[in-house]
Amino acid sequence: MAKSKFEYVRNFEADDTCLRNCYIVVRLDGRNFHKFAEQHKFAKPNDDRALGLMRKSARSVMEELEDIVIAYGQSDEFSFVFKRSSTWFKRRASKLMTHVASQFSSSYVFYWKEFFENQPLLYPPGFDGRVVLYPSNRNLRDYLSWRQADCHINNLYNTLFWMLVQRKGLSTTQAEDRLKGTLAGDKNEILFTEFGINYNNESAVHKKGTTLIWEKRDETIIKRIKLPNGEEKDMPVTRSRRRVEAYHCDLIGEQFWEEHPDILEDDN
Ligand code: DGT
Ligand code: MG
Ligand code: MG
Ligand code: MG
Ligand code: MG
Repeated sequence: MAKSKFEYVRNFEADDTCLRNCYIVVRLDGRNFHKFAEQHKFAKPNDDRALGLMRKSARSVMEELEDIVIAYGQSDEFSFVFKRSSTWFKRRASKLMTHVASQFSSSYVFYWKEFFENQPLLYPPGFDGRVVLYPSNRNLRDYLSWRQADCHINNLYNTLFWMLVQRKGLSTTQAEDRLKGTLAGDKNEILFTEFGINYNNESAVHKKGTTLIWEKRDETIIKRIKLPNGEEKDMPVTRSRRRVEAYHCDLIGEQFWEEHPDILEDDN
């Protein structure tokens, strides 16, 4: 086939193939969500409509794109983990990242009304994306643990911060000063003694974030079946279906990984 003299410009494209055998993580983060949350009157510190919309958009990413084995989200961010052996889009980082970011962003806008019935979307939100490769199961687990630890640290801080502001009437500067230098134990103590709140009893979605994984579930439907004698009969038929399930559980310890041994591939 004849090539045009312009064809050579193709060679200017950079090769961004992700290293083989590595998990490919795409992390998205809402652009300037400090402002977005203010303008759309997000509840403080956690808005369940916003978290529900993030979860729904992440579910759409998992269902529409191939090879994502686990996703983890909190606040305005979501991480998507492609299986190590994925060959989707020849492992090209820019393709994977932009597909995740655009599918997520369009879903966020598409499903907005389902979660924010009385709050119009005032302008189009955006999400940045990055790609990080992890060569071992330990590294990948540590990555997810890092994001979950971040969720915990921020949520403990924010829960107490907004209690001091909303219940005690402190200014935001006074609340910041009050919290300066406090450790996790101190914050738990203040929450308990001054507000009667046992942090352990706070909601799991806020403390632990959201984990999405694929699970097989047996599903029984009633099917009309033709018998040899020509009669028809309603019969239950069970088939196994894969669907995305959401968890708000600990990812740092062993239990989750022992209960879901199919998420990670062997290290060799
Ligand atoms: P960036 O990511 O550098 O473009 O800037 P931001 O402003 O998105 O900063 P980031 O991602 O570090 O922090 C997330 C912001 O989103 C933070 O200011 C709090 C806000 N946000 C996220 N979820 C909620 C929520 O449920 N309620 C409220 N009130 N704010 C939230
Ligand atoms: Mg930031
Ligand atoms: Mg952000
Ligand atoms: Mg963020
Ligand atoms: Mg095309």
